[in-house]
Amino acid sequence: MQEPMIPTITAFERSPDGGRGLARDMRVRWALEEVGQPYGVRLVSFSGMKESEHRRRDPFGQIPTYEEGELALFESGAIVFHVAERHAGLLPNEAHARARAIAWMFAALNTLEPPIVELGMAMLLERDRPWYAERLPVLEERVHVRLSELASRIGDAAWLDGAFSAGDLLMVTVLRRLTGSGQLERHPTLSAYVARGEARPAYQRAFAAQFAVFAADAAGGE
Ligand code: GTB
Repeated sequence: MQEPMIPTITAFERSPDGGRGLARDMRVRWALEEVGQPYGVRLVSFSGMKESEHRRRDPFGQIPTYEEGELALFESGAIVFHVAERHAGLLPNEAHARARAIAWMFAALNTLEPPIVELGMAMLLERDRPWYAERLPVLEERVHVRLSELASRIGDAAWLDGAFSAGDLLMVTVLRRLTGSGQLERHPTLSAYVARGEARPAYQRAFAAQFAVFAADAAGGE
């Protein structure tokens, strides 16, 4: 009998998020946990990411990547989509519902993530700039508008469109990037939505796995 193929993903050897699960390997880990697919992890340093061996996996020298036999993938959205297509549980079977779930995956990555990342980067890197005080409210307002629209659509529903899907998985991980910004708290519907995602057993396992990397590194550094 053929051995099942265990994929290997890459993650930060030392994540700047301090174990908060904000880096993009978290969404891949979560997807793999949701479908019950075991996986291995190759930890990569910041310098290792820029070396040619890793750039063969990801031309942009980033994490996460995914390797499964002859297949090497980069881009977290593509990896989650690949996992969702090959296993039951993350995309509905009915054609229209499946297409809508995929639309939510794109919405998370193309409509929500850009303004959220832009705000996060500004808060991280631009605080000392003379124009920061003027720029911050502009970036906050862009995020606020998108969050308001998303909250209106979710309303009283548990998930974006019926059952939990890869669209929800990506959306929750994208919204978690707002941790510490105070933005999510302005939208109780979305705070509750994120909390529902974080309460899923598969999320908990993925979070624990990435946290263990941080904890082992912290213990080694003592
Ligand atoms: N579009 C790509 C994808 O979706 O996979 C983007 C991948 C990406 O941004 N990877 C980041 C990376 O490798 C890690 S996740 N950065 C290193 C580099 O570019 O040299 C982004 C991230 C990093 C840190 C935090 N944090 O500390 O909170 C959160 C998110």
